[in-house]
Amino acid sequence: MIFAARRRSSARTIRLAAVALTLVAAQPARAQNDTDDQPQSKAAAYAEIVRADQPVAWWRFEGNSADAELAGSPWKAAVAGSGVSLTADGPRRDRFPLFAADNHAARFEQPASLRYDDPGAASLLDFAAGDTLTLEAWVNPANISSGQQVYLVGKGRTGRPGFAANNQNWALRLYGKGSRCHLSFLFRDADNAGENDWHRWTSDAGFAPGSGWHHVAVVYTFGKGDSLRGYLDGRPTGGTWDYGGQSDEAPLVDDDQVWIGSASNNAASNSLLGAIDEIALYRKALPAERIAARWKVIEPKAYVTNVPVPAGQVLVEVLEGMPDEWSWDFVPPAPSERYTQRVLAMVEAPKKYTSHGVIDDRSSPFILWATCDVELPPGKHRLLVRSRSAARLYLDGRLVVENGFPSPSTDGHNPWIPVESKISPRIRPLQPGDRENVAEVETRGGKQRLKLELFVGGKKRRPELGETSVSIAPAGSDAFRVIGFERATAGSTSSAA
Ligand SMILES: [Ca+2]
Ligand SMILES: [Ca+2]
Ligand SMILES: [Ca+2]
Repeated sequence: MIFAARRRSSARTIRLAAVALTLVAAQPARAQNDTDDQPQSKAAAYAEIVRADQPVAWWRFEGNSADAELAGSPWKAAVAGSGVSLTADGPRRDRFPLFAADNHAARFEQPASLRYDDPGAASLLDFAAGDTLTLEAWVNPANISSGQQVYLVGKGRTGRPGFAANNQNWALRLYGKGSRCHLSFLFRDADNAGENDWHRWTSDAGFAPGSGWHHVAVVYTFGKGDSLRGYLDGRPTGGTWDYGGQSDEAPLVDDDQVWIGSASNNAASNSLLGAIDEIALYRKALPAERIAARWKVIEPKAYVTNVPVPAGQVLVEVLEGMPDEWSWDFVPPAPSERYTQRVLAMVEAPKKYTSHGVIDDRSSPFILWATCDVELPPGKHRLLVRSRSAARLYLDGRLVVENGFPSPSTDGHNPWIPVESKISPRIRPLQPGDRENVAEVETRGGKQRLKLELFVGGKKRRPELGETSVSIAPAGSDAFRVIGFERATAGSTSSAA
């Protein structure tokens, strides 16, 4: 019986998929959401941009090598630490069209550094008062802790014997603030005595670790404290100086090494975990438009449900792979799976299987979209949404009820919440960990579309649904009934096209 039902439903799925394809084909071709205005024919258009700007030091991480260029000549790594993969995926053409399809990057799997010798006094790597630098890098950090200062590239402050402590000529770093990465520029002034001889700038703009590749850059003229310019993903960002503050003082200059990925003897708190590519150092200020030219990205198109919603059923779509943030601010990807069910309620999502039939983890977080067309009598109704994490209910595309994200606190000091519903004592109590909200809506009568968006898991929370439901009651009543369809039809599952 079940087998027969599945066969029936897969036939239906095929028919739905065919309809969807026809609809797609009938639509006029839409302009590609692509900031790149000329197709790239060359393998490494990005490298041509960098070369034209004449970097003094340049790290490309191609050919399974940490070797760099200094003033156009090969510059061998003095130390290429273990724990660094030199064949990791870099930013690539499918999303970043200036890059080659097989671009590689360095990925730091544990605290480690790639180290390069300074040729000596007054070298191209030494920046003194009056010297201008631009530092840039592509970075894809796996994670960052709040308060952490992670080195992308810096000169000095290595902890090596024979050099003054804190001898930071310059450094481009990421600073963990909240759960985001901000740009951090740091230098030590030549006094090198107290806390006030550190000069540190932090950007206002930030990005989430694990959200893919980002481009970061800073421009600074030493001796001119107001000259700092920061850029994230090609756009300027403001920022603030702290410690010794903005300063016209000269930096400390010596012959210590340039390190990538860490500082201070590979201190864990200073170590990058994640990937980095296309680091470049210039002895001039790159103008804003040159920085902007580096950020060409093909933004993914936002998915909208593109298959019919079957009459008398709830279509559920599973969306995976969004950033691990408690936020609705992401571009919805195409669903990894679709299935139908009878009610606008659920206690768990179906398991995911690999092609070998083994149970697989879904991404965390993932999103469920549950859509159905219902006949609501005209008039005023109460709509009640219960969910474990955040949820949004739309009626004909209009947001009508919303449950927010949980408190990020996991220390057990959350307020004690009795098992009861604040909506009504006469309905099933709200289960521990679940949240609920109700709203009164006026309906026009006839068929209307309800769409529930459910946020599941994320931030190391278990991907639980609690007792998720959408219920309706007449205005002024608490006679809530879960929305669904009475005549049972076999549920079906299918992979999304
Ligand atoms: Ca590369
Ligand atoms: Ca000073
Ligand atoms: Ca030097």
